[in-house]
Amino acid sequence: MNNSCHLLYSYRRCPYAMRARMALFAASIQCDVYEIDFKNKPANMLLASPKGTVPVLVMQDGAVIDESLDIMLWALAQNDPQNWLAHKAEVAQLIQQNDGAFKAALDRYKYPNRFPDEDCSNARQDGGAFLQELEERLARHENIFGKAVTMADIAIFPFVRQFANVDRAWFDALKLPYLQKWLATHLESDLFLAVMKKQKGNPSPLIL
Ligand SMILES: N[C@@H](CCC(=O)N[C@@H](CS)C(=O)NCC(=O)O)C(=O)O
Repeated sequence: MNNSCHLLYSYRRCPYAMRARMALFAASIQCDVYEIDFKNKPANMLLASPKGTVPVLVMQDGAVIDESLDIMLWALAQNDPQNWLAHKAEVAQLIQQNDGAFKAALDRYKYPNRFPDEDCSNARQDGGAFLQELEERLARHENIFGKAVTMADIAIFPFVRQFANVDRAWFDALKLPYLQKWLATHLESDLFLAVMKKQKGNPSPLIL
């Protein structure tokens, strides 16, 4: 562990934590990643951010950022070599749709038992409407806002990944070829593979 760098409390398979790790990695920000156990959250993490969600970035000077999008924006404000901050206003709007209605549909589709008072039978279809919107954009260009990757792609694909994985055969049979290709490309990217690597220690450096 490098004692002089930032510390990110994270969970490998959390889509919010994934997007934060990808932005920190892309911005080449040295930080250690602490993989948390949800059943035994570290006291220091809860001290820094009592709401208890990951990701939480605790900076060298003690400042705390505990929302994934704020971590991304902070990292990219330091260094944005691939111009992920392009189309900022429209990107923010689409991410809002993802984090709002699409995430709500995803949770109801994936974990209907968590919503005993709701009828979740339309959740997959509700989520599908957002997938269709992405498909229309991706039919025009490789990434959501053009040929180049923006923060929208990075912030959204971890959630589409989760939605796809609930029932992979169903997802693969959809007539959404551009979305399927986009998802596969991001899942195979060096960036994603780097931030998904299983850690050897805890914490361990994000960038070796
Ligand atoms: N709005 C937050 C949401 C983060 C979030 O909900 N993370 C989940 C894991 S994917 C979490 O930590 N949940 C707390 C828990 O399950 O105890 C962000 O963007 O960082």
